[in-house]
Amino acid sequence: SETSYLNLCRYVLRNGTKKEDRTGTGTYSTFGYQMRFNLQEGFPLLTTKKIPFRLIVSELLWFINGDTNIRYLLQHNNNIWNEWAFESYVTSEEYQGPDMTDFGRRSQVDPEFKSLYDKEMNGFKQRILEDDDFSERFGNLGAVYGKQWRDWQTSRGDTIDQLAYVIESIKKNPDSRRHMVTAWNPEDVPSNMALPPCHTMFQFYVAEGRLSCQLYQRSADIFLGVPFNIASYALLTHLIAHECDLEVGEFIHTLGDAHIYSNHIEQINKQLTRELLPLPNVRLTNEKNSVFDFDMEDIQLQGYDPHPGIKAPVAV
Ligand code: THF
Repeated sequence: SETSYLNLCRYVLRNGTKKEDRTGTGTYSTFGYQMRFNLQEGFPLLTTKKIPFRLIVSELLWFINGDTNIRYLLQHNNNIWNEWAFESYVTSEEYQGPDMTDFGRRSQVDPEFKSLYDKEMNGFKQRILEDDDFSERFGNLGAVYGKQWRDWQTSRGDTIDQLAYVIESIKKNPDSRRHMVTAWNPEDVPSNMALPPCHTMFQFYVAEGRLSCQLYQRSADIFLGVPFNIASYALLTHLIAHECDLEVGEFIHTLGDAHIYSNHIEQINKQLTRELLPLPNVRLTNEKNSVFDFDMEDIQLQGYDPHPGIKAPVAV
């Protein structure tokens, strides 16, 4: 339950080692940690801070549809992947605007730069939405989740729809120990994607009519990303269980480098003072069966009345 998440926060605050990282922000980090969420107890969306559920739904549908272009996310007012597309734009030949080197860090420490950055970013978003050619070239994040899940490129020149295969294998052979999907494609990791996948591999398991899922996440941003990741895979488990006529079981979240960014400490301490509230439930439409047919409005959250959100800067 949510307590497992709060325990992770406490554990890393107490035992984490100070460790520098790619983004230059600095983290407290630990290696190897596991949480379990019983999905029968309710939907694991945090109640100790408000999590924008619609962002989780649109991001997951984006993965499921095999889409890798942020245009779909922007059309749904979802800005969580903008920085990674923007990065490839401002480092391209085509970009003529003010110098955006290290924009993530500078926009947090330099208000003057921040207003330049906001202006460039807004222009960028507008063009992604309105200009097909521009969106083709700069909205695409490369061979990220959607591509690997639905359209894995083989050495024979064909592609593999891992998600469709795993759903078929859950239906036909529920006891199988091979219900695996991997997003970690060693051929694509070095240069063919905006950001190597953080949630690298997941497995399903069926017992007593219940579908469980375990995720191996190589790198986990505990304050901002992990609450999203838990809800996202819990929702995926619900969707697949719905299609396969199963109940939901557990979501097991296994973390590699689990870290708290040094500029999230205050926020986490605040969150840890809050009381748990009842978990919400998720309702899926009965009109649809296949996960590939689901739209935003087919997925409803009920009974979510959390503590207020807590703002924090995202490390790029
Ligand atoms: N990079 C980093 N540094 N952390 C991550 O969690 C992360 N992700 C994805 C890719 N790279 C990452 C993107 N996922 C937010 C949430 C999830 C993200 C990115 C950003 C975020 O800022 N959430 C805010 C709300 C944002 C809003 O309302 O628009 C929050 O307060 O929760 C890990 O998969």
